[in-house]
Amino acid sequence: MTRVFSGIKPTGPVQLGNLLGALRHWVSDQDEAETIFCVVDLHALTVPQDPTELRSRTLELAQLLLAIGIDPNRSTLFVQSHVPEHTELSWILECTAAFGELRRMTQFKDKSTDAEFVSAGLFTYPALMAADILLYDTDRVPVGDDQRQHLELARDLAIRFNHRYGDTFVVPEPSIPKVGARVMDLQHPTRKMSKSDESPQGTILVLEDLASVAKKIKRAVTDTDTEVRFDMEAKPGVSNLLSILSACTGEAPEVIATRYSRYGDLKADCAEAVVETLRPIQDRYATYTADPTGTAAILALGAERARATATGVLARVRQNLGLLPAG
Ligand code: ATP
Ligand code: LTN
Repeated sequence: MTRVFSGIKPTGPVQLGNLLGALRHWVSDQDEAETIFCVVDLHALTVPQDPTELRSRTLELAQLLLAIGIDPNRSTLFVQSHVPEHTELSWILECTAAFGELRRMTQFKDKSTDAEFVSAGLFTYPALMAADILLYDTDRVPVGDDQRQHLELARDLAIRFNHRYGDTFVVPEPSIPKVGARVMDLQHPTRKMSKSDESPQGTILVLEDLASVAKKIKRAVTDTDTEVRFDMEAKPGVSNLLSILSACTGEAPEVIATRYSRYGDLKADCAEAVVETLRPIQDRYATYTADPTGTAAILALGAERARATATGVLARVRQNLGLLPAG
């Protein structure tokens, strides 16, 4: 059976791009693959985090994943720091990656430019991400488009390691959706919607008040002419709304565009589709937050299951690398 692995950082409230670009595919992958999903708290540490907030965000993110439809009976759901093998493999992969290839990562360039403090972890982050994936003999990784380059690096590291030390890792394939892989900020449609960037009017949160969601979509920046056409380059604002509506309804954005002659009608329908996508998630979320011990038990079981696989793969890595066995 195909094995699927993916992760999400507890760096802020989950936004619509996370849902449409990644999380809803995690849910549907459960029907056809063995699925492992991880709240990657160690990745969040690449930028400074408040300890109290990090702790509560990690738990709440796990609860939101459950509310979205991650089923602990079918998926392994766990917190990255509960499985220490991730950091051990990360070090090994840091020693497999070249300085130059990490320096070329666009996410590092984006997040380090203008930052007051740039941690070494922000630089080596893609090696930890590769460790997350390779530790589970992952076949397929469902992510949004912004992770394409990191996935390519994970593949390169796996191939390089296998070449140097003999067949060790499964080389993973990225799985990036056709629609919704890059949801853009509603106010700045040339940059991606993000949970840690400060753009409250341009970001839709999955747990946001639904009236506010509709209002933000209706106030989204559109383009200067009035034609409704799907063209990411020339009409980023309108195309973003068409992509969002398309991701919610399943109809192609080019086809949706032919039905509208006014921005206002498109915005109204987009707002309704997003509100109806979020409503059931928000309803279910309340039931999970009411039971934090239940969530903790799910995460403990998830970590135990994840660890059973991770230790096996790491043993193979240690053996092939030539690390002396203890005892
Ligand atoms: P941060 O702003 O802290 O970097 P983020 O919002 O980009 O966070 P992540 O935790 O890094 O979210 O990503 C979780 C998943 O959501 C990844 O698969 C990522 O590719 C996807 N994703 C994030 N933003 C978008 C977006 N705007 N459109 C589509 N997918 C997205
Ligand atoms: N780097 C990713 C989050 C992430 C991830 C992973 C995704 C960390 N480890 C393993 C897929 C597989 C991000 O910034 N969105």
